[in-house]
Amino acid sequence: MSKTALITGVTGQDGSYLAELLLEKGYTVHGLVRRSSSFNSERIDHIYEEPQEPGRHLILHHADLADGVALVNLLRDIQPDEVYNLGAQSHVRVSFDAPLYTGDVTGLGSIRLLEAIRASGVDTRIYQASSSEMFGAAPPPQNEKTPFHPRSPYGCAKVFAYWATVNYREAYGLYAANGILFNHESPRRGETFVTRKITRAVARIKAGLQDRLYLGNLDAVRDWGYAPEYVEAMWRMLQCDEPDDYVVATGRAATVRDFLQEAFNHAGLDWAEHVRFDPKYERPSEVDALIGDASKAEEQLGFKPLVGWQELAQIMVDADISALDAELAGATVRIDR
Ligand code: NDP
Ligand code: GDR
Repeated sequence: MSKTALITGVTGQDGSYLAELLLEKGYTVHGLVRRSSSFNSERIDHIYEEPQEPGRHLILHHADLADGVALVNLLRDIQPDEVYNLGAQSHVRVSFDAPLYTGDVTGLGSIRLLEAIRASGVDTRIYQASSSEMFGAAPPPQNEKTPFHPRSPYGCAKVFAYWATVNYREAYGLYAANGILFNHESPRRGETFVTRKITRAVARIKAGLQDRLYLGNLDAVRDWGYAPEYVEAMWRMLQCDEPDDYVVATGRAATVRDFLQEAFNHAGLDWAEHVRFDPKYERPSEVDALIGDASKAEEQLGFKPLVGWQELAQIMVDADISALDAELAGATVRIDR
């Protein structure tokens, strides 16, 4: 019998890659989509199946992590074998502007989902998308034993969700696992996260459509990995005998400036000629350095990412240049390059 999974956040970067992976593995995938006044399904359009198609394997449902009753009803209807909670207000800078909303969706949303599993009585396993942002000010390298010190409303909300997941495991024996993922990027990365903001700008500057790129803190250190690889680790965390929590990271570090330089160089451009500082992009409290120690995931899940930040920058620049070329040529641009 093929397995059934529910993904919250299926329209996001990770949700789209995870849906592809699970479909390849023969799953029937249910995706939770929140209602929007415009289409928000661009990342999954290429795997979308019309509701009228018989025997379809990707089924989308309107619901919201703010609506606990809808979650109970959804779980009762679908009876998934696995639940992946990827839905979130995931932008750290925005979480300072919308702290209560972020706490509600990113923090309380997780316990609504956990409680919905209990209330519906569904026998399932759950993955919680935890984040290296939970480590915040704790010095690197960070691993599963590093104490949390979040530096944003987003980080605080993710710490709540992390502990709620551990608590439901301990209190109710639920198979619940936290993946503590360090930054991971791709051509499908949201346009306002720093890597994609840079690679889109590189393409536009090269094409003569833009001259300046405004950024905030260039000194922040991140451990950037490649999103299509990381979704495999999520799946592996739900295939073990016992649930546990795992850091997923490359172990390699670079500053925003390093990434900037790599991306501009790859397109034959000099970043210093184009990049200017705007304090608007700084955060009230910054996370200075995140570098993961993922040895537990390597030993216990057999997972080791291959793509490092330099190759990642090149992949993203090439993808944004191709997409812009296609757009300028009048072709339909698809985001799943
Ligand atoms: P994205 O921002 O690309 O996707 C977030 C998803 O959550 C989107 O599908 C979004 O829907 C959905 N969403 C937002 N609000 C709600 C809501 N109220 N109810 C239901 N769904 C909602 O994030 P990523 O794919 O990059 O990340 C996936 C998860 O992993 C997130 O929880 C993120 O916090 C976490 N994470 C990400 C890391 C990274 O580097 N990418 C690292 C560590 C953790 P819509 O498309 O309509 O906006
Ligand atoms: P982050 O990613 O906050 O690490 O959260 P982001 O790309 O937003 O910032 C990374 C670093 O770049 C600095 N920066 C800028 N950031 C943005 N967005 N825009 C700018 O113009 C800019 N200039 C400099 C930031 O200050 C920061 O230090 C991501 C999200 O995906 C979270 O959901 C996830 O949990 C963490 O990664 C791990």
